[in-house]
Amino acid sequence: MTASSGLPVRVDLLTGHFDAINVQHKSTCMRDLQGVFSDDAARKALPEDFEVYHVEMLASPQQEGELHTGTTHLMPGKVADEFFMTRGHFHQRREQAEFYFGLRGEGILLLQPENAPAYTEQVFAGSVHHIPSFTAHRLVNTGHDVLSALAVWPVIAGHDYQSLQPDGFRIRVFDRDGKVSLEVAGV
Ligand code: PAN
Ligand code: ZN
Repeated sequence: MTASSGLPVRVDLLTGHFDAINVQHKSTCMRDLQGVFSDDAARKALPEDFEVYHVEMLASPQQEGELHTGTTHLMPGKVADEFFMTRGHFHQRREQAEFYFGLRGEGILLLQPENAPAYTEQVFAGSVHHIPSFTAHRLVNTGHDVLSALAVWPVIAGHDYQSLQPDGFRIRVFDRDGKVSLEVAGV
């Protein structure tokens, strides 16, 4: 693979870090995750500038037909008993799919189709995940180390964070006495 600059790009498949010029970084901190965890008072009690996850992305041409490539690094930890997770989203263009590749750590990918029950997939080094069209997706870190996953998705997909409100994902993931517990939200 070559960057648009023509320089070679390398990805460390043990970490997902890119060795390239023009790598963009987006950080998501505790303060950005209002309303995401079931116990928002517990979230507010944690340091607001704690970085829960960050995404590093290669520069992609912003035109139809092109693809984004990015790695998400999700820290281990919990808000009360609920494992750290990404905000999660549908694609603005609902028909656009995505691939995730687990690189390190242990976690769960929550998948929430628009008109079907939510389901989950285990994420681990070497796991491969097809996120179908019309399906919201969220990573959850259930392990003790950083969870990193490489993703590839169309630049036209866009992110829709609003449509999951107010109900959110219908599965939540908790630590119950040291065991990972998948629980149906709102029950
Ligand atoms: C990923 C996500 C990344 C961060 O690159 O954007 O894991 O999650 P949120 O966007 O939900 O905060 C992806 O799915 N892109 O489409
Ligand atoms: Zn996505």
